[in-house]
Amino acid sequence: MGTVEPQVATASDAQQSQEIDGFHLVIEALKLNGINTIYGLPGIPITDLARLAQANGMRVISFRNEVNAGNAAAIAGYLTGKPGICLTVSAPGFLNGLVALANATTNCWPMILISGSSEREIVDLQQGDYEEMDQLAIAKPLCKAAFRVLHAEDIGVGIARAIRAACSGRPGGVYLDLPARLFPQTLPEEVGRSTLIKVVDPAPAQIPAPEAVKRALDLLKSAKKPLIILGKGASYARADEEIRKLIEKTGIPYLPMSMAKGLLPDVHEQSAAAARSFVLPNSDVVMLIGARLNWLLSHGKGKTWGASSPKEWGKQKFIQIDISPTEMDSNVRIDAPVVGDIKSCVTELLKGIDANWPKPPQEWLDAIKERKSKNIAKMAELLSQDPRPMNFHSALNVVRDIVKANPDAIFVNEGANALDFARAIVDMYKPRKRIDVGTWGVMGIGMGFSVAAAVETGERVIAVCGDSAFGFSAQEVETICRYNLPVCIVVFNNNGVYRGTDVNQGGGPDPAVTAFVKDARYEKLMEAFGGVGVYATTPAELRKGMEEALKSGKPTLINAIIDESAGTESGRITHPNPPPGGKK
Ligand code: FYN
Ligand code: ADP
Repeated sequence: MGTVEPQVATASDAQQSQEIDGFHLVIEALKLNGINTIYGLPGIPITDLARLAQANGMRVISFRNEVNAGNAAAIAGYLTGKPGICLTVSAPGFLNGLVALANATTNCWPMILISGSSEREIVDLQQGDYEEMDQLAIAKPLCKAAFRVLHAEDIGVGIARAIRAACSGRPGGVYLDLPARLFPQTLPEEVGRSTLIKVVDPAPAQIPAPEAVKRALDLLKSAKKPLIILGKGASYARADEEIRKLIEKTGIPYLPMSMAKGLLPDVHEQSAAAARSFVLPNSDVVMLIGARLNWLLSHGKGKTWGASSPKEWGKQKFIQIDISPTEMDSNVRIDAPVVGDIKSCVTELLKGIDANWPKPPQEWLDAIKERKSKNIAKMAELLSQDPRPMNFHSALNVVRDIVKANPDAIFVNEGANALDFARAIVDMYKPRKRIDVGTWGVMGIGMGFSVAAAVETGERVIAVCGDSAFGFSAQEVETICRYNLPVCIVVFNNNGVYRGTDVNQGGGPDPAVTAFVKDARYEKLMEAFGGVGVYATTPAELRKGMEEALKSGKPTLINAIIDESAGTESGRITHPNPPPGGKK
């Protein structure tokens, strides 16, 4: 046990009597499993847990709102492959953390939300305890697993089960309920330590069945217009080399989903990202690697896939590599399911791909190349313009250059237009460098993700956020300054949600529901806490601000002023706001 601050009475008491208490058992159980960072917000009843964790050598990052701590833990899970830990108080703090836990589960990221809770007996009889809430019951439907530990001797098992549930199979969020009364419980030191479990192989390899591999290879070989889609499951799987070999050996064009950008460099000649709306409807065999056929892929049917009527659904034949067997056929027929972990699956597939593997027909490759060239030329034209005020393209042209010059930096991206334009304009060069709104398209991940990205990777962080999205987690600018993290936030300020030109349709004195204070000085928020604020109205000012931020590593917020009429309603999202009048 490490040295403990004298003001922590429980700890020193326990030490003197050669006993170990619940606080230390939780900390030791986490550390034993290589978990050394906690994202959280102290308060009753977990303040001493946070203090003692820090005293015992863990990194404890304290936030200003639990939802941001939760988002940090969730993305830490994605970035490291180990469960990210979020620590909260009971009831309201727990509920804030739960938002992020549900989001982690939806995105298949390993995370453990640990919340303190009130007296079980009083909660169960609903007698009105301080922050009374049956947290376990509330968490259960929103995460992969939920556990409560009542006795100090069960802490080791509780944490082991939480780690296994978070990491194994399809990763996800786990809730761990620790009632206040657990922490002061003591056990003889030796007994207590003997109950702790170091989890062996928390995410075991899952080898695909040989016949599934053969079925997939046969189908892929028969394709005339093959396509591979890489999702964030592929990035998470850390099978970078195997995936690169699969793509290069087969010569098949690939489409990266947003967070799979950079798994292979976006400038790779087989990338079909710039021909998205051409390759999806025109492909005949599609191999999905760690990507679900959810709304982001139009459920594998409809206009996007050239299959408007139900008769045409399944026009493409699908091969799907996924660790979750029940993902198969969830939207359209999966002709060749390959169930297993991506690294093992791709390794097995590679065994059947030799130098004689037939390259995709040249006609298909040429057609993609032609569409790509057209789109890239169109994009180059837009990027070359230099309007005043800046628009999304002229500002992102700068960001694109800076990311290219700093390929190790983590790129955080949220917003509507700020997200959609950046996805297409900003190339990524390395795996797991782009983190964004994910499966739910959720706003407010920006600062939580930025903090965790800096803490977990030690790299510079560039966060491009729409002004609306930024507002959800803006209070964490203080956290970024407090921990002196190398985060460069760029707020794309167009005075509102989507854009800043809306007017109150009722004609009253209130602003329109999507409009913000005009010309808000977001950079002063950063200055308030000792960081660097930059007001940028031109690409040159934006470039200078970003270059200096990346060079110095100082917390920086650049308020990039964008034409308030530049944004479109909902961005390019496939689920735009439904318009009034009953029309779709
Ligand atoms: C892509 N493109 C390019 C390039 N990369 N052109 C030139 N150069 C490069 N490098 C083209 C691509 O072919 C598309 O054109 C277009 O740019 C956009 O590409 P993208 O981003 O891949 O595709 P799209 O259609 O914008 O996005 C698909 C989607 C999106 C499913 C990811 O619709 C979506 O729903 N995203 C999630 C958004 C979200 O969560 N928002 C939160 C909103 S919150 P075409 O091929 O011509 O189509 C509140 O509002
Ligand atoms: P995207 O949004 O990028 O399309 P999704 O989140 O929809 O990606 O899909 C990720 C998929 O990857 C999930 O279905 C998940 O089960 C799967 N997955 C995650 N990790 C692994 C892994 N190691 N091996 C196999 N599949 C995985």
